[in-house]
Amino acid sequence: MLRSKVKGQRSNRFLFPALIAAVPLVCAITMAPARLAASDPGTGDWPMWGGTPDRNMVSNMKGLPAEWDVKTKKNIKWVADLGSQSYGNPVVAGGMVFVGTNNELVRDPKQPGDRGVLMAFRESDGEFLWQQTHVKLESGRANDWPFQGIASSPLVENGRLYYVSNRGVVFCLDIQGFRDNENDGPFMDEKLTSPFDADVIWTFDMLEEVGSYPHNLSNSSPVVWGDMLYLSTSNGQDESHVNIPSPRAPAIIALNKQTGKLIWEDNSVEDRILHGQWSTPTVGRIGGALQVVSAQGDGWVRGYEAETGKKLWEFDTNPKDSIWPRTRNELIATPVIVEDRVYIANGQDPEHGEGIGHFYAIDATKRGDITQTGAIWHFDKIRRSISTAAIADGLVYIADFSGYFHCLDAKTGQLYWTHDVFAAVWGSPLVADGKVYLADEDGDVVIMAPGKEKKVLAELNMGSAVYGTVVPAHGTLFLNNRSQLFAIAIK
Ligand SMILES: [Ca+2]
Ligand SMILES: [Ca+2]
Repeated sequence: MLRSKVKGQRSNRFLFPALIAAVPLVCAITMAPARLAASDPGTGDWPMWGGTPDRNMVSNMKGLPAEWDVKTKKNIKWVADLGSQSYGNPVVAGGMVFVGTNNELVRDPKQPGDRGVLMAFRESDGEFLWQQTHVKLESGRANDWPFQGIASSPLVENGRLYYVSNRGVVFCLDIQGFRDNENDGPFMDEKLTSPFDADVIWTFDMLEEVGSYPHNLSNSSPVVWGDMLYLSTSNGQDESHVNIPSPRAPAIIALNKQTGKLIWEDNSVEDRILHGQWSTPTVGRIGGALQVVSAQGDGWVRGYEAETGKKLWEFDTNPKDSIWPRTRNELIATPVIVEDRVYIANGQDPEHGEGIGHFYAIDATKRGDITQTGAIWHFDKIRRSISTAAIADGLVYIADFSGYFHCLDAKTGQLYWTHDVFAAVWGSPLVADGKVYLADEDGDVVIMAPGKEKKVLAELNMGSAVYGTVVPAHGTLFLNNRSQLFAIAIK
């Protein structure tokens, strides 16, 4: 395949960050000699962006494939058709796979035209089960960019699915839809109630309820802890790229997951949003405190007491003398929590092309403005990045939008190796089963050996650009390219 090094911006219109988070999978492992410090609970599902609330995409799952071929179907368990652009990442739970896409594959003639679409497939064979579609916002591309579909990665827990539509509405759905012959409420006003339609339980409209003005697209991937559901609002600039129409809208909200009622909100960013707010929140216990960590539109990362929303700390990821948009960056990647530390890269909307970036390990036990006191280390050889780091066995794996894939020491930030994938990277690495998987915009998945020595195990092409991340569930890998969802397993 003909490939060229990315030197300008790539074709696609913009963003989707949310897609980019990471979490670990951890399976109960029985005989592995070196057990990864993975946080996945080991149930075999991958129920949210990153797999677990700390968003560290490291798994103890075994038996995952190291080779496949989409042309000959070697190790391809099944393929399902999506729309023409798919920026969300799949999640797997309850025997189903859920993924966001657009409506260019019109499955229902009663729901025509440009829409955001959430599709549900059977995990075992890829059969289409049901979908939920949303027409575009009347305000157009300022808030809901044409043909970008749904970019939120859903979260599934106890038979309920949570995601954010292209219209900035948080939805809670019944994963059985109407196949259980029951319309679950309180929401009972579904217009379409066939076995192929979604059963809504409650909704929360972030535009109506908290005044969010999403820049170009709403994309947050929910995270849950106890009864609380945490989301970023995507509030940002208008198309002038000068005005902030809703400077008083929160950057982050917490909802009661049972009722959809607002519990707390925070707007520390105010009118300092550089562009949009497309990062997605993370939850973990840090220094004894349960924290929600949120990367926000002014380039600062903030930690909150999860239950109350009380702000505990904030950290500026840009040098003080940096200037937007040349050297100052926004935050699109998802923060990752590992052992009292937060790891995150900054970067910009892919439409802005390449540039310098920054990656940090932050001590989140500190309080107040911790830009100085909380910086454990800073890696400044990274380019702009929208990728979420994976941290396993004392090593950090992080890719940047220029296509450089780095391995760093988690304690010191020392660089062990860099691999050039020769294409823009929108997705994030997954560490599992003695392999590190990373997909790129050329549609290639590179598989590296984990460790301080650089070793490429394989490079496999998916047939079209990949904006997502390889995720594991029950011994199978799931990955979407622009228009198809693949289940990949050793036959
Ligand atoms: Ca139902
Ligand atoms: Ca309902």
